[in-house]
Amino acid sequence: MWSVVLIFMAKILFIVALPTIHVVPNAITIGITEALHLECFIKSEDLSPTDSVISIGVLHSDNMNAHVFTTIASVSSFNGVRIITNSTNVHVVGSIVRNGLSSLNITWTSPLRENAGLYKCEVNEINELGKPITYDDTGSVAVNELTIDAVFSEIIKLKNRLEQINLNCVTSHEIEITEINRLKQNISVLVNQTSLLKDICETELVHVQDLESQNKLQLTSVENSVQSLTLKQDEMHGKWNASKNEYFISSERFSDKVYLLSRESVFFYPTFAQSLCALHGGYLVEVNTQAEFDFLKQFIRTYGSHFEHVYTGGTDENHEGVWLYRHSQTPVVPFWAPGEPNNDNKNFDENCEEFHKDLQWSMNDLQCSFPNSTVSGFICEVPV
Ligand SMILES: [Ca+2]
Ligand SMILES: [Ca+2]
Ligand SMILES: [Ca+2]
Repeated sequence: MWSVVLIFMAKILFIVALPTIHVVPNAITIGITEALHLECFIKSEDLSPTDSVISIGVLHSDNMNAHVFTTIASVSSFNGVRIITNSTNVHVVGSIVRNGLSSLNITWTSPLRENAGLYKCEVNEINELGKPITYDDTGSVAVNELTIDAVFSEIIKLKNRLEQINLNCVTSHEIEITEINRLKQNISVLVNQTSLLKDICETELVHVQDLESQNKLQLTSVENSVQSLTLKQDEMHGKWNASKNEYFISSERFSDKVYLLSRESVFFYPTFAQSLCALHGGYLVEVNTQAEFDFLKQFIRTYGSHFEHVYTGGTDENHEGVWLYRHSQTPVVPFWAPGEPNNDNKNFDENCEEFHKDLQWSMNDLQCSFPNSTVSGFICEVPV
């Protein structure tokens, strides 16, 4: 009795700090109580400034009256948390804090009968003299015996909880259905878009096929036109050749040329002859070399012996005495017969070059227009 009074007095006079133990709940129902929490703590501000906490321990006694305690867990500034009990349903955390809250917390999940009883929280301190001091606080856990009412009460709680779980599940399910519906709607939109795209693609395909058909038709039309033009060209070419063969005798190829000798004696005028030659891709002959001259004389002897005059492209009509070829405007190469050109005519200038039969088909200058001649021809030179 006196010791209790002394401690109480010391607490008031010397600010002795006692630890605090909280046990929640104070009574457990085996099989129903989900967890038992025990907290043992002391605040540094409650200590004497010269004291310091070195460890906290939680002890347990099965017997409320015998007070035979065994340590089940501790925490110290040296070793940290230690769990001494063999219980497997226990979880312990704790720490020693010099300038703050030092604590040791123990939780039992689904506590058993052996977890009930008396608990003591011991705080070991060192005072200003270096002397260890221990203070403690105690708490108890009772056991509520299971009754039919308690079982029914628990069943009702479980039923309510199950309904809540079901409700959560339904809600979750509804959320899933909502999500599924949203996905279905998205899929439907996608399907519609895909269908729309398919329609567009099909329309485009038909359009492309139409264009392709039109292109084929146009190509066929162009091909037919080309074929028709080719036929016309062949026809024209045939006519052109027929015309050429009708009017001219064609030589063999000489160098890169052929020569066309007029078959009959016709009205000769240089520009008329030049245009007939141009119609067949050439011009009035221009005698450039001795070989060409010799070739042409032989050609005339063979096919033009009925002529007395065969005109060439040489002329001095623009400047008397200056002989140029009409087409190339290059100087006439002189293959004149002796004494020619002499411009020797009483009525006309002799301004056109000709092969002259009486001069062994050497060159002479002769009048250019010979309207009534029946013995005059001309030669075209055609590059090939
Ligand atoms: Ca020539
Ligand atoms: Ca002349
Ligand atoms: Ca002459």
